[in-house]
Parts: sequence; structure tokens; C-alpha cells
Amino acid sequence: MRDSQDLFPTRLERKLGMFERIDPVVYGDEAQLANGPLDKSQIEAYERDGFLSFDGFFDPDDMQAFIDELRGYEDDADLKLSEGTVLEPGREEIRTVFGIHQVSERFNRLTRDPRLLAIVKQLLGSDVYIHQSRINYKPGFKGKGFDWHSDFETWHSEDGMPRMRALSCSIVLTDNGEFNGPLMLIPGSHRYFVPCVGRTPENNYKESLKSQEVGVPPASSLRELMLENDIEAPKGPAGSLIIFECNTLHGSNINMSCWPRSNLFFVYNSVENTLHEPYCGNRPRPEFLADRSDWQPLEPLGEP
Ligand code: 6CS
Ligand code: FE
Repeated sequence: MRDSQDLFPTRLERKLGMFERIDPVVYGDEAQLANGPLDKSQIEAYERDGFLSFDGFFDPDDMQAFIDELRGYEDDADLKLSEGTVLEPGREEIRTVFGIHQVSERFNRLTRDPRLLAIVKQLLGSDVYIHQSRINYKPGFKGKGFDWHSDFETWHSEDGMPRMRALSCSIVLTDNGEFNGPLMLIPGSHRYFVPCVGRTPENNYKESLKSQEVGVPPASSLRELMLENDIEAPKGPAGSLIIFECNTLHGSNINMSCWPRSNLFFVYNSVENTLHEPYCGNRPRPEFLADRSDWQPLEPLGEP
């Protein structure tokens, strides 16, 4: 379905100033918010900052099985050749494996962890499904960074996500420290939509997932938001969790340490926010990047 009006114009030929958010940040109604796992101060912090971090949300020992599976993928020639696997620019190391919840039953089950799903549904105020999943490997010495961006800006423009009613759960699989390229976020940046300059080439994802060109906000807007609220880089041991709103500006540096920074990302979208035609006018991106056709509302594990 192609919308007649695009509320979030971006990928333009000239700079358009950023404007204030028009969508709620937290969608749960009073009862949903009161009965959900997050307390009032956590909900207020998410609303204010656009992210929440939880040290040791999962038991680090439970992460080992995921890490072992991850290491196996690095020796899986077929997986490395698949379109859903992105290698580091000019190298043989894996940068990202997309659609991991469709590749692996273990990762699929984790998308339905009851504690995680309860938080997601409290914040999005509806049933949810997986829009995108991925593992960013960021290997020691060779892991390149990710430029500043809003995921929603890409998912709206290139996947047709109509409104800001989605969030990412980043599960730390290897300790995120100061030196191995932790996720950096600009607190409060989710409260502005920052249009980006530059038309979106067809099949842009073939380049953007290695190194993003279009969809990077202008430095003037980044500077304004950083001066307003600084930058935060939540660190924590394997098993920690960072939940960030779909429009919170984030990025990460290259990994100059010997330690990998492998994080798992589950993107939950509200079933009230399913994808339309891409607003940039291009053909829809492949399903491993944006589920358009076979999604199901998620039920917590352990329930029929
Ligand atoms: O294009 C995308 O969907 C991906 N790009 C980035 C930089 N973050 C979100 C997502 O993985
Ligand atoms: Fe991103």
C-alpha cells in the first residue's frame, strides 16, 4: 500500500531541518503500563532518553551456547555466501548475519523470552512481531564501525514502516567494554526526526550494510543533539541488554581491541505498524531485512 502523504520526508535532494517527533514513545495504556515489568521510573527514563540498559539481564553462562553457535557460523562457507550475511568491507570476516531468528531455532526461541517480550509489549502497547534480526560480529582488530543513524529513518524510507512504533533489543553476547566499539546513543535524539540528504539508490542495502552513505544525518543536526544531551555508551558483561527506540540516533566505533564485540539485535514492530510500500519509491528490500509477509504475533515461550 502506497501512502498519499509521507509524514517523515527524507532522502531528499536538499537539507530539510529536523522536526519534533509526532508519535508517542511509549504506547501502553495506563493499565498495560501499570501491569508491565518496567516500573514508573524505567518507563520515564525510556521516554526521556530513548533507551534503557540492563546489566546481566540474561545469565552469562546461558550466552555461551549462543556464542558457540556464532563461532560455528564463521566456519560455515554456505552461510557466509548467503545474501543475508554481510562481510566486513574488503575482508573475509563476517560483519552481520541477518535473519538469525530464521536461521537458528535457539535464536528464534530467544525472541520469545517471556521477560523480554513482556517489556516489549508494555512499551509498544500491542502484540509484536520481528521486523528484523541480526548479529553484528565486530571481530577484534577488524570490526568496522556503524555511522550515526536512526534505524526508523531507514526502515521508513526503504522498508515502508509508517510510524515510530518499533524498538530494538540488543543482547550483549560478548562483553561490551570501552575499547571494543560499544553501541553509542544520543539521549533524547528519538524526540526529533532528522531528514537526511541524498536519493536512495536501488539495492542500496548492498552497500549501506557495509558502510552507510545515505541515511546519515547532517553533522549540524548531530552536533545540536550531542551538545544538548551528550553521548552515552552503555557497557556490560555478556547477557546485558540495551533496549533502544527505533528513532534513537546511534552508531559505534571500529573495534581496535583484541576482544570481539558481538551483539544480537531483535527488532520488534507493533502489529499496528506493519510495512507499507517503501516511502523512497524503490522496490521493497529482501525479507531477511524487513519481514513483510510471513510474520506472526509472538507468544511467550512456555505458553501454548
Ligand atoms: O538497514 C538496516 O536495516 C540496518 N542498518 C543499520 C545501520 N542499522 C539498522 C539495520 O541493521
Ligand atoms: Fe542501526
